[in-house]
Amino acid sequence: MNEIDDILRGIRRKDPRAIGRAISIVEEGDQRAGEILQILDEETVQKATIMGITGSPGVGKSTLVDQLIAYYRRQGLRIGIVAIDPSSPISGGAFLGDRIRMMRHTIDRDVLIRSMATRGRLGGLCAAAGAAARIMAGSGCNPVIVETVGIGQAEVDVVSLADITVLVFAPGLGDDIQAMKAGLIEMADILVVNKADCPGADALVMEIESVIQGRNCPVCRTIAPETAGIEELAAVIRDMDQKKRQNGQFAQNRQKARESEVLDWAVEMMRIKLKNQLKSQSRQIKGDPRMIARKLIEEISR
Ligand SMILES: Nc1nc2c(ncn2[C@@H]2O[C@H](COP(=O)(O)OP(=O)(O)OP(=O)(O)O)[C@@H](O)[C@H]2O)c(=O)[nH]1
Ligand SMILES: [Mg+2]
Repeated sequence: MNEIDDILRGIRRKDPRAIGRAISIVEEGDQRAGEILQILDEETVQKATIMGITGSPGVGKSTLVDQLIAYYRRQGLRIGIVAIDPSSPISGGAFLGDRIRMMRHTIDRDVLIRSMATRGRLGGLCAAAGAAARIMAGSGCNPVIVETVGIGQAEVDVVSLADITVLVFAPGLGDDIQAMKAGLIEMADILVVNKADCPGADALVMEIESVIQGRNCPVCRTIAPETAGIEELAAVIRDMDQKKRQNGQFAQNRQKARESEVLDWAVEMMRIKLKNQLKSQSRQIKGDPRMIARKLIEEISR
């Protein structure tokens, strides 16, 4: 029997193993990935909200996600989580941390958790994370949460595939705002000051409010381990989702996310072609690398 047929049937049955296998196939850049992605139920995927949760290391993203999972489960919803691991020494423990903190949900068939490394992979991260989110959505997960550490461009790009972006801060973590001001804060739909039980939380809220002045961007406070503010945050997310679906922003976002996924794949395919072309020329590389690069492109587009 065809493995893909098996997987597709498995996805429809919501079998976690089949879903996991489907994501691996896409992640590995397997030729058969297209077949899987093509067959997902578009309507179900459209219905699901993809939520990006980002912020500096240690602000409490995983703890928040864990609490959101519990909240959505109480509502009877099925949830998907894509946790992006930046594969860097600083977060070496984060990967494990995510696992442990969300472990209580792993026996739940209606909670799908998938970790994904930023580096050391074939294909772009956006493409893989986007596809994983869609596969989860296609299997009835709503919402799908993508947790990523907001430190590098790759992580920022992943955020752009989300329908709703939540940026998390915590007091006592240094010049957070300065670092975030540049790009992420503008991309965020909802800001969260977590660790509201820690000193400096009020000052941080005030600082954030002065930065976003004039922008209609809700600021929520949470104490994740105590579930304080979680319901309020979920309500703010729900309202934002409704608003974005009504005013057309949702559809526009999805379109843009698809574009960057297409670009991601195209770049990856070109890279492989270019590499092969370069390898096939046994001549030594001399002269201006840019000129050679241009020639290389000309050669493969012939
Ligand atoms: N006091 C306090 N501690 C918290 C709160 N939320 C999370 N923590 C603690 O902060 C630490 C980091 O939490 P995580 O949820 O792992 O943070 P994270 O943002 O996912 O971390 P990375 O994945 O490493 O970027 C843990 O020890 C949590 O228990 C909070 O609201 N108040
Ligand atoms: Mg984490």
